[in-house]
Amino acid sequence: MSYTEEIYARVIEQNPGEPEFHQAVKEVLDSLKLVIDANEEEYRKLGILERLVEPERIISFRVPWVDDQGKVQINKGYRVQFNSAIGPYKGGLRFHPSVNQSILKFLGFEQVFKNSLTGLPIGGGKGGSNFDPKGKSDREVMAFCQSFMTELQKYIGADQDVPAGDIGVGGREIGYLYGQYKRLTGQYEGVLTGKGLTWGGSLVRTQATGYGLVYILDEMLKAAGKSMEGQTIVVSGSGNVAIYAVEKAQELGAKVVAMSDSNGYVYDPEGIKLDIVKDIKEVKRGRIKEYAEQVSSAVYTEGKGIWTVKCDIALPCATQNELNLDDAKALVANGCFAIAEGANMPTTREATDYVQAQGLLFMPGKASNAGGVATSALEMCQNSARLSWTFEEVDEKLKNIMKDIYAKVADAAERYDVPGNFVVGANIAGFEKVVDAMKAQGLV
Ligand code: NDP
Ligand code: 2IT
Repeated sequence: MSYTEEIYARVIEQNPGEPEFHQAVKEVLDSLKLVIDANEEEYRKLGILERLVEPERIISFRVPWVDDQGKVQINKGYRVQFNSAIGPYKGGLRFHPSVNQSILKFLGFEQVFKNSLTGLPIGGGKGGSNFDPKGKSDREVMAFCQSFMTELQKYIGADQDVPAGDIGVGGREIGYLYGQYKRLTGQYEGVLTGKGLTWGGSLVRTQATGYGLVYILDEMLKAAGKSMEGQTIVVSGSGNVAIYAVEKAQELGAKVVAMSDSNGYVYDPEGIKLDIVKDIKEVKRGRIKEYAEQVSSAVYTEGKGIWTVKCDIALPCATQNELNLDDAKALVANGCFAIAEGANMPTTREATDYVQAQGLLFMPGKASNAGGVATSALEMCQNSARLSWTFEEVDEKLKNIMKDIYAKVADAAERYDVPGNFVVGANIAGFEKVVDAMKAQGLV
């Protein structure tokens, strides 16, 4: 058995019942095979892969809070501190009923490589809870966040571990979490990113993941002799990443015809009116269905099925494994030629292999959604320097970071003789920096 196969077998054996984690590890190990085989003896001796797949630390805790009926509720809280070779742990917090250790380990593992690709000094981590903010009052969300932070604050700090948002965690939650951190520690420091603009947040952070996704998509298209102008695009989800991906895609002349949430999707052949989506999702915290009630050209369809909508480019921006082999076949049959992942691991392995074999341009999430965490690192930088950059300054930096990521990923794919395979390119380029730092720092 090769070293990468051995490690995969070990991960399966030692992490039972964690399918998402297995899936993320397998994809990376398959990509790294090319690098590892060339230096197998050295990597084996140093136990590089054993260390890479084992989180430095997993913290799990009970989160008690009281609901509006006066009843005690208990949730699970976690922080996975995966790898700190190149900087303090950095990565979001997810609040969603599906959250478990497998999902947070897959996200933390991906984050290690993604953060490396940004070129900024941030290690990988992820955390969250099975708490569901949907349908909760502001007071309930605040009570939950305060209790969650009461425990989490023991393990984080501006130079130690810096959480941010992810599914179910936006500006409101970061605010309550930050307030409680400050109250408990007495420190006004950059311990969270995605903060509000009046209390240490960075301009562009809200838009960063979606904008960054479209910036790297634009690079990928240009390199293939194409452009965003006039492309028909389908974007799944209607949360933070989806909304700002649509905004930038429209700005660059594309037409977005469908968006979704976990209940269903809307198709608007005239092009999505984003101000209406923003009002439904960011202001009213409503359902995407309401879009079709307000816009006569739109049709709402309950359930999955967004990938049956004909498009040139698909941007999955909701959640893991939302685009499977059947979805991929439907996209290809309808003439889709490019996919860039806004979410983390939204495309199943079978679907990824299929679209790559069909010659589609495919940019994996750890490269294409890295604009969010990169701008978080820029927020940390501004917090340390005690100043705020303008929108244009941050946006320009973000654009350059995404261009640089495209170049790194494309270059690594070329170097290892798989030109255009950006999955392999992203995994190898992300790995190279982390492994160099791990080797230099000895056995820790
Ligand atoms: P939000 O909570 O703002 O939005 C999530 C969107 O995805 C909602 O429309 C939600 O629908 C939908 N969704 C969530 N879970 C499911 C599910 N199980 N099935 C179908 N639809 C679902 O989250 P974000 O936009 O922040 O995150 C979206 C993705 O992007 C995630 O994979 C996240 O990890 C990734 N990401 C986020 C970054 C960020 O900066 N925010 C950075 C990099 C990656 P509903 O409201 O019905 O639940
Ligand atoms: O998946 C991700 O990269 C995020 N949710 C953003 C993490 C961050 O620290 O900004």
